[in-house]
Amino acid sequence: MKLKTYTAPTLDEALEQVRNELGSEAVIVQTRKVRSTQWLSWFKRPQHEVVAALEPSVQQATQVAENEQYQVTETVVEQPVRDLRYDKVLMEMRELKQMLYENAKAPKLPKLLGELDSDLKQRGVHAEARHSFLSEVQLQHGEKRVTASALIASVSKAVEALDFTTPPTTKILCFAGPTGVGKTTTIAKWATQEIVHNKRKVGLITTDTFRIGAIEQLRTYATILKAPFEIVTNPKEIHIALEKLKDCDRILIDTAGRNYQQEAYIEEIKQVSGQNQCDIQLVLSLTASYADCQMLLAKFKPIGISGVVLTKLDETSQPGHVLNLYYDAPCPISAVTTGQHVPQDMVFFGPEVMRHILLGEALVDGSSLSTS
Ligand SMILES: Nc1nc2c(ncn2[C@@H]2O[C@H](COP(=O)(O)OP(=O)(O)OP(=O)(O)O)[C@@H](O)[C@H]2O)c(=O)[nH]1
Ligand SMILES: [Mg+2]
Repeated sequence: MKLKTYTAPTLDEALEQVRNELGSEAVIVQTRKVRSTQWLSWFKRPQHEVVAALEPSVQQATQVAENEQYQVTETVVEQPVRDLRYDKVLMEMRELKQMLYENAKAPKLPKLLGELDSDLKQRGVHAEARHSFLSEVQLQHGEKRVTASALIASVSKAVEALDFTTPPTTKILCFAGPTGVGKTTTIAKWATQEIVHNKRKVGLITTDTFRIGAIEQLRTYATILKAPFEIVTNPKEIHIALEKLKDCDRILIDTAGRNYQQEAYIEEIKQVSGQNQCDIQLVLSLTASYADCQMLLAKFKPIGISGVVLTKLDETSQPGHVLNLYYDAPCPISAVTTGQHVPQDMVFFGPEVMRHILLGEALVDGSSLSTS
């Protein structure tokens, strides 16, 4: 049996070559995806390689025994010629297996890029986000030699190439999220930035009549900021408070921290935001597990969120979740908070913040690729 190898960008094209040369009776012996092992080639599209053969035509061999008394007829059973469509299904199955294998095996990266990859992994950036981001870094890097400083420059360019939105401009923002993530503190930080930097008139509303001290907590900030303040005991009546604050440029609404695994609490937020042209900012703590963040995003998806505020960056060993959320969240990241101090420990999200999170100080000054 003579074997022949065909290579093409897609499986169909490789099969077409087999069909044209060997006809429909060709037997597919093996198929696989192949990548060049050259530098910078791991993110290029793999080729499809098909090894095919043309079997000798159906054979029927008859052997006559030397002893005519015991004439034995040995028949080589006819093998049905396999349909190419069947082969295609098999190939696709093998391809799937190959993909799983390839995914399990990390691509071989140049040394410094490999260090950046494991650094990001250690900071909690998951494989898919690392792959997307490092592909962008390599694109920005081109064919240049990878030195630490060139790599830092490429990372910065890759960050610039990401899509960042400006902070939300909607008039009414409602902050929701699990218990103790920093909603009220974030509202105080946000309000101060709006008042001091943007010279806006900000009104504050709390719907948190559940936790003892919650009203006083926001009232204290409102007093310091000289911002009008309203308390809403029934979410259905929020329009009354909104009417009272209609002269404000921006209205920030605080809500009670809840266990949002219970759908009833999602409904509560829907009542607050529902008919009031109000954007929901989902507040997530970076100290929570990534799975929990994903679960919350899924729970809030039906009512639509406009932004995600990520709190407690200072307390997490997994700041890479910011990149994961950049790729996975259905809406932009609006702000990141970095400590308990009001108002300074909050930044509106943008390339500088992302760059800082991805590189860390040690890498920014070029001395090392380690986390710190
Ligand atoms: N380390 C750190 N602590 C923070 C940050 N943001 C808020 N906190 C602290 O987290 C605690 C809870 O903050 P709150 O603003 O009351 O949280 P909340 O989500 O309003 O809490 P509930 O209303 O009870 O659900 C406080 O001790 C804050 O100082 C942050 O970025 N970093
Ligand atoms: Mg609160």
